Amino acid sequence: MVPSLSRRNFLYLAGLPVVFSSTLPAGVRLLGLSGADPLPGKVAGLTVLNDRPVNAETPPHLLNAEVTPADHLFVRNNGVVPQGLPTGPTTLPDDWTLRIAGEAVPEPVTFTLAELRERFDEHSYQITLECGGNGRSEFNPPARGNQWSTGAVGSPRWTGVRLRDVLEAAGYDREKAVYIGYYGKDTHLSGDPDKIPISRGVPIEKALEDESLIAWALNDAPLPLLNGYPLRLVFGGYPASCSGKWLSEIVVRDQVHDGEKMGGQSYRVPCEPVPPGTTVEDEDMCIILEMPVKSLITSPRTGAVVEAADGLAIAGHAWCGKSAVARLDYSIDFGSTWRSCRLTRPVNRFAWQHFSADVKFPQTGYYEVWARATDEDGTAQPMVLPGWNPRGYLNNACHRIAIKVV
Ligand SMILES: Nc1nc2c(c(=O)[nH]1)N[C@H]1C(S)=C(S)[C@@H](COP(=O)(O)O)O[C@H]1N2
Ligand SMILES: [Mo]
Repeated sequence: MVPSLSRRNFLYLAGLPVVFSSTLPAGVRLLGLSGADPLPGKVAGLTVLNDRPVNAETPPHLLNAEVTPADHLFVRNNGVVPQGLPTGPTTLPDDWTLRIAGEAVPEPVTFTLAELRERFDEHSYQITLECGGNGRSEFNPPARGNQWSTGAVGSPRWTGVRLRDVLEAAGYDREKAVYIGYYGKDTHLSGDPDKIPISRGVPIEKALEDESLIAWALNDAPLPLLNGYPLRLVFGGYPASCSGKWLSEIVVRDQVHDGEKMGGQSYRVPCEPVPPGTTVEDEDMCIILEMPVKSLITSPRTGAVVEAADGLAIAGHAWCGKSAVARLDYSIDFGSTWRSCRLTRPVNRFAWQHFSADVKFPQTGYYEVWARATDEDGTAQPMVLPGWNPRGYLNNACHRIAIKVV
């Protein structure tokens, strides 16, 4: 029997034990207390999935801004947030250190945050971060892990130095380098100091891209604590799990990085598609690289009531890990016909793009508006759930909202 989602995932909710969780009927989802007790540095409207580790997603209508505000950005933690760091608005700790080591670095080198800022050119990019497990809640059979709906994504503006410049200053060996891995200051949930929550990374080619940053600012202010204050990696287009928070060390590896959550079933999908429910051996799983094309309708929120004569202005964002989004279409007849939306160009690579359209409805009644993005290679979002995989990654099915036309 498949255990109930509610019982597996909500034993703790917003810091509280769910007292009668053992009697919660299978299939009944807890309503949650979103809004009652906001996370530090976050608005009240985020949906808190659990608090140990802290995980919270952003409802679509709170992602409507072109640049995601810091207090709206989702939080995905695998361990315990480092203790002793400020939770409120603050300045940067000049003496925070970042060590560069690994097989492809001749000697480990350590930079303070102040040195990083002095020695290297500063760059800012708007970069979309999306958790590889965003949309997991829709998979059937269900996949273990946070039951993200649509909101483990956001696109703020990040400022920092290029990882490439720092690796070059450390004298890394381009011939030897295969992968980079990160280590952060968060600690393992078990409290065991010898265990680390997560240590992932990216292929060296990705690490060397212009937009691959070691960032200390989000929308021109220090990072929120929950999003990695004071220093983190930011890689556009890859699962956000590559973008290490509370960054303290980068290793330049002479092999694919084998840190925590690089192997086994974590952040990996079957190399070949499998029927739903299949058990896949670790050696048949491949690391997720670029994220697929996707979009989100951020206005209006689902359930809006509109007058038939007025029509409806819809808006949202679209993004793709491989290239830019080439077109955005919407349907009000469950995908049987599509019309095109206006779509902006990205402000830079890996920034999300914005779409809008004025929708007319032929008569009163219930409708759904579906949005479908197509990337520059001609690949479109699927209308139904894409390839099932054991851990429920990469759900880029079309987003839809319900509309009542009166
Ligand atoms: N040190 C550290 N870095 C981390 C994580 C973590 O738990 N610890 N979580 C990763 C995952 S799985 C995701 S999706 C993103 C989430 O970034 P955010 O919390 O800033 O939205 O951070 C990544 N970097
Ligand atoms: Mo993630």
